[in-house]
Amino acid sequence: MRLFRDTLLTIEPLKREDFRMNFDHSYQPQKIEKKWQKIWEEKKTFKTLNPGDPGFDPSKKPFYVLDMFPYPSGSGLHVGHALGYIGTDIIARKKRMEGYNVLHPMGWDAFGLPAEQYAIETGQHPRTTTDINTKNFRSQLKNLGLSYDWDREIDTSDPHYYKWTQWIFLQLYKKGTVYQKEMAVWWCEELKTVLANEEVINGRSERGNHPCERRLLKQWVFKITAYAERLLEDLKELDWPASIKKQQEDWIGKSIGAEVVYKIDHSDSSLKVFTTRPDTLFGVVALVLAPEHPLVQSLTTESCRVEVENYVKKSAAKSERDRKAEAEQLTGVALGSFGVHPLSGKKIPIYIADYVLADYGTGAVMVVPAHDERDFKFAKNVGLKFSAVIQENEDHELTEARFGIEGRLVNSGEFNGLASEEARRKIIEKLRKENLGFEKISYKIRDWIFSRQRYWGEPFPLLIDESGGIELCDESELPIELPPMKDFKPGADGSSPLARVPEWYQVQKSNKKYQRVTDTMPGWAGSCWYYLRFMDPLNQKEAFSKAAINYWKQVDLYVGGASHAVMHLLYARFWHKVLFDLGIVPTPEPFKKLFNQGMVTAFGYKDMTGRLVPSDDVATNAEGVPVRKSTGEKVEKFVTKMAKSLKNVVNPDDVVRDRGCDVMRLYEMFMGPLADEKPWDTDGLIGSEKFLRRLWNFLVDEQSGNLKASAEKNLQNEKSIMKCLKRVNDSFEHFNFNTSVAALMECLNDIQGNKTQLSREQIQMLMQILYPLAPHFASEVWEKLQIAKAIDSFPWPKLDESLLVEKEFEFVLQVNGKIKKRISAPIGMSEADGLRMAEENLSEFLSQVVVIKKIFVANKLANFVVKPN
Ligand code: ANZ
Repeated sequence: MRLFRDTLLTIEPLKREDFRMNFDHSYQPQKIEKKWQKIWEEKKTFKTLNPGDPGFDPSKKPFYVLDMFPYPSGSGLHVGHALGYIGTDIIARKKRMEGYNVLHPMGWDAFGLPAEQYAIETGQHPRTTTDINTKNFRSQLKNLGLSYDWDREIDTSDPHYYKWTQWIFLQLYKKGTVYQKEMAVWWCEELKTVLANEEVINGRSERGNHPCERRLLKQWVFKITAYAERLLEDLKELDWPASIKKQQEDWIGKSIGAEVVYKIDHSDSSLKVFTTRPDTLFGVVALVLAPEHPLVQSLTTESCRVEVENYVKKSAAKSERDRKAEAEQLTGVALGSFGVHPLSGKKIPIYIADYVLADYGTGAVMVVPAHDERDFKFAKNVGLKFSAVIQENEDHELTEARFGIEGRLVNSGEFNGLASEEARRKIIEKLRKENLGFEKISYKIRDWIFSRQRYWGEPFPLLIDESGGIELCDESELPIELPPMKDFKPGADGSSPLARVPEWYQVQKSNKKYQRVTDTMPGWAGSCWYYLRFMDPLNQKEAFSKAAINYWKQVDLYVGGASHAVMHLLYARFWHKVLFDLGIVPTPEPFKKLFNQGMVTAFGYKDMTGRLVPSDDVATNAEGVPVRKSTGEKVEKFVTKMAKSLKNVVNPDDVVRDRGCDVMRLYEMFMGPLADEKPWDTDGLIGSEKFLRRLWNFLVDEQSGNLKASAEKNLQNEKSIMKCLKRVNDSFEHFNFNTSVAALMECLNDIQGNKTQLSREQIQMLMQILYPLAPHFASEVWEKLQIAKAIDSFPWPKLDESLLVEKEFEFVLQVNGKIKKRISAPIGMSEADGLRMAEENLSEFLSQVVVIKKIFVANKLANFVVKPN
């Protein structure tokens, strides 16, 4: 009895939720999505196998689709970041169904300045903040139902990873691409570090927008200039956006021209200038040196010395920004000495001026005011006379300056009358014969400064002996780990934090004393090769195995923001080329196809005083006007980028929680082509939500949860699905998945219009098409179909083109040119059949009139010319 009572007590009454769970089969995205994400995780559905792994299928072709891995910031991801990740996920999922072995990994770009600055700002160690941030990022990405192989996750700040960054550095060092140099570098006082040229924009740091100045410091430098020509040439073969290629071309900045030698009057020395226009040689009125040019001292005469020294001092003290701004005024001072024109023998005065850059060409120019705008302004400022040497056409008055023109040479001695191009060749030929010049190619790209006086980066695997000699660390010593440091801020004088840890940097080896390099590598190091590590991330013995790299070879599709046009994409290409030369990788380029996803903008709101109003405090009132929720006051809406500072960031976690992940995925794609910039509008989610709900209700019986399938395969439905499949297939060409979503929506409309349920086979095909976009929904319906093979690797449906061919046409029936009816008729119908059909259908109009003429246009119309009876 007792027992019975106890048993009774343990049976809890059914709660309302239980009832819902068991008997409510309406569309419940969150429930479905959690379920499938758990299944994918537990079954390791998206685990990618390498050659040699048990179960590896050699018949499958490899496809490597990669997202630019994120720096795990403290703010987490917003819906704009999600766009590219959803796009690549759609591609990865379809590629798997197409039978490819898909590599689709994710990891963290965790070393570098942003991570370190964030740690300093929040008063925590970067290891701690990085771990917290990556955890949040991982969870946000998992919420989006992305099909990454999480077993391949990497973190560039993990010693297991950076051991191999250091190893690659050693290989690059041995190849002779690394050197140390005392050089004028960008110093950022606020960040207390040297920055690469690419990291400084208009004299301010790219990160944080802090002022920078030039300083002479000893740095580790990569000889990227040695690869300039190949970096430029190989761009041609890449399937990359034209705008990115152009930015790389401009950054490399190849100029074909000549170096011209000017002997110094009354001296044995000479001065070289770089010009792209040797055809303008007879128009030279001055030579100008950059203030830092090494010959400035020796070319300055006593009478000019004070003025020159003042000018040099002033320009050295200026920040690059001021210098650039002031350079527009094109001031300069004469040095007092003269060069001898190599062909005319005329004496040419020598100046220094700010507008000439020390580190481009030879750091000196020849001034041709008639044809170069900066030279023109400079000549005006210092009072130099000039005349034209190129005549563009007959009406070009020779007293008039025209910049950058091509034409025929005038005022140029024996070269008069020659066209610019021929003149360039002939003048260079003559200069070469006289040993006064030669053809020269200049590149704007500078060697890559690779040291940072910061803590949060890879230590260099180098040792400095007591006489200053450099030795490489033994590969067996790797990784050279960062020492734990409580106070990791840069020194007040800009010295490296690691220089405060003697127990770390002092090394004793085979009875010799060494010091470690106390600078660290820049944040770019880890991202220069992470795509290679993803191919074989758990390898303890090598950076990646030969088998893995020979199988995956390179990234087939790389998707990320256009902001990485030069730095990351140029550095990674450079490292890859060196590794290619070393025989470590089999391809000369890392990223075969590059695609830039567009930016997601958002509405921002301002109140009447112009102050920003957080977007979650804004609602639309009955008249459709945006108002502040808390006060009801009207606010002004504007489109801007999504940013924490603009208070308009939308967290994907919130959207997934409120609407579901598949709704979010569909909406993000529906916003527009993946490459376009487009505004986020939370209200827009309703369209996708309604569609999925409507589709669910059409397919699933709400009472039983069973599929509502028809036993017969309706032809119209089949045609609607094929039409949809064709559009979805086409959308993969330019990644305009908005048309995929539209096609699916139209397909459902068509099918509902056909008024017949789909057969099981048709449901299956529709789910296959839907799966890349809304994988949870499709997986759930797939389960109801009870197909043994999972949808994730089920073959992509074949398109039956024959069903798309229109077999009927719209036959227009006219009387005296006026349309009376439109009917459908078989394509290719004969004239006799057509007219008969037309007469039958128009009998009510033709019975009381006399037909005088019958006109038939094949596959279009029939017209009867009539008169009253
Ligand atoms: C004479 C001349 C005449 C020039 C003319 C141009 C037009 P890109 O195309 O960018 O390579 N130049 C050379 N070295 C320079 C330096 N260190 N700082 C500033 N300017 C420099 O430009 C090459 C041209 O820029 C060169 O050709 C030189 O001016 C100038 F009608 O020489 B030219």
